[in-house]
Amino acid sequence: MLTRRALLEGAGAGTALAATGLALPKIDQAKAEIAGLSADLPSGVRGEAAMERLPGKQPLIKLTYRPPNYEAPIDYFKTPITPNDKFFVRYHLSDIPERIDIAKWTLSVGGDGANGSVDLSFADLKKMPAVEVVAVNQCSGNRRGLFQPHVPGVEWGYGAMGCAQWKGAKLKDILAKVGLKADAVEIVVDGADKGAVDKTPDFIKSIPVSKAMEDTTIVAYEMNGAPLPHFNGFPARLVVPGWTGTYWMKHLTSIKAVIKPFEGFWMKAAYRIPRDKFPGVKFASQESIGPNTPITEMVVNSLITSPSNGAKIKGKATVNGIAWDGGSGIKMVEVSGDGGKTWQKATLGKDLGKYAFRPWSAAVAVGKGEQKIMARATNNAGQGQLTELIQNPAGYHHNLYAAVAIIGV
Ligand SMILES: Nc1nc2c(c(=O)[nH]1)N[C@H]1C(S)=C(S)[C@@H](COP(=O)(O)O)O[C@H]1N2
Ligand SMILES: [Mo]
Repeated sequence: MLTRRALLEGAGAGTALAATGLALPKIDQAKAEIAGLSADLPSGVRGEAAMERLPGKQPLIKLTYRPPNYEAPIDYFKTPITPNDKFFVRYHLSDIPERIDIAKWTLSVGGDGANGSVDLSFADLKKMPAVEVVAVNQCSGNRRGLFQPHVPGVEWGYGAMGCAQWKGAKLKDILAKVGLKADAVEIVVDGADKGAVDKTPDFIKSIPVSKAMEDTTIVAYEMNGAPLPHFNGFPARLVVPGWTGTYWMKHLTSIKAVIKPFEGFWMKAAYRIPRDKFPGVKFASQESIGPNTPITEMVVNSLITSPSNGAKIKGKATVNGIAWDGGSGIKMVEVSGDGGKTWQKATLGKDLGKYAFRPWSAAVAVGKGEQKIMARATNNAGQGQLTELIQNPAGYHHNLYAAVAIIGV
C-alpha cells in the first residue's frame, strides 16, 4: 500500500503540503501551461491536478493519488530517452507493494500450457542471457482527457508515456525452462499488487504466444542502466515493445502458459477497442470472448516539445518534437507553421530503434498574431495521424495531429 508516510519521504519542500492531505493549492492556468498540462483538458481535471513528487521521482502531474496515476509534463520529453525519475506512473489497484525484498522475490513459471513449473529467483533471472531494447511504454488511454465528447477513465493529458532502454531476460528463454505445450495460446502475467481491499479485480493480463516468443519481449530488471524504479515495477516487469503499456506487467510474480483464452476482467472487459476500426496486429485468441477486440500495438503519433503553448516568436520558429508508433518505425514527420495550410518535412534525429521515440526538428516561418504550429508523423507502414478521432468507449489511441498555439510578434 502506498502510505502517506512513503509519499512524505519523497515529497520535496514545495509539495509537502499536498502529501499531508491538506487542501491542495489549485494550480492556475499559467502554471498548468508550464507544467505541460493541456488547456484542452476538462476544467475539473485541470483544477485537481498538481505537480507532486513520489519517492524517487521528480515532480509529476498527479491525476489520482490512490491508486497512483501521475503523468509527465511535456518538458520531460525533450530528450528521446525519458529519465527514470521523470517516467510516468500508472496503477489500477490501490494495494500496491511498498518495497519488495529481492532476496525473497520469486517468479513462478508454469500453467496448464506448460510442461512443468519452476520458481526463479532474482539471481536466476540475472544469470540468463540479457537483451536490451529501447522502447516506448505508452498507456492505451494517453490523451483520454482530450477526447470530445468526454469518456470516463483517468483523464490523461499528453504524458502517460515514456521511452527507456530496458534490459532483461527474454520471455521465450524463461518459458523454455518449463517448455510450452503445442496447444498453448496465451501467456498470462500477474504482479504483486492486489485489488482485494477495494474489490477491484486483480490486475492480470495475457499476451499471445506469438508476441511472447519475440526476441525483444523481455522480463526487464533494468531501465536506462539502473534497477527499475519502485513505481515502474521493481524488481522486474514485462516489456512488450510496440504494444500499449497495459501488457507491461509491473512487480511481476507469475507467468503462466494457458491453453484457453484468459478471461479475466482486465482482458475481457477492459482495454478493448471496436473491431476493425484501428490498425494494429490482431490478438486472435481473445476475439472469441467478446464483441470487441483487445488493444494491441500503439498507433503512429507525435508530440511537439517546443515551442510551448503561448510562446512569443518572431519570424521563424524552431520546432522540436518526438514521433513513435507500434514498431514499424517513423518514416517522416511534417510540420506546419500556419495551422495546417502548408507543410514541410522535418529532419529526423537519431534512430534508437523501431520501438523508440524518434526525435525530429524543423524551422518554420510564422506570421504575426496567434498561429497554430502543427506536426504529423507517418510510419513505415504508411499510416499517418488523424484529423478526426476514431471514437471508442474507453478513449484509447488518441493520435490527432500535434498542435501548439504560439504568438507571432
Ligand atoms: N502490476 C501492475 N502492472 C501494470 C499496471 C498495474 O496497474 N499493475 N498497469 C499497466 C498499465 S495500464 C500501464 S500503462 C503501465 C504503466 O507503466 P509505468 O507505471 O511504469 O509507467 O503499467 C502496466 N503494468
Ligand atoms: Mo495503461
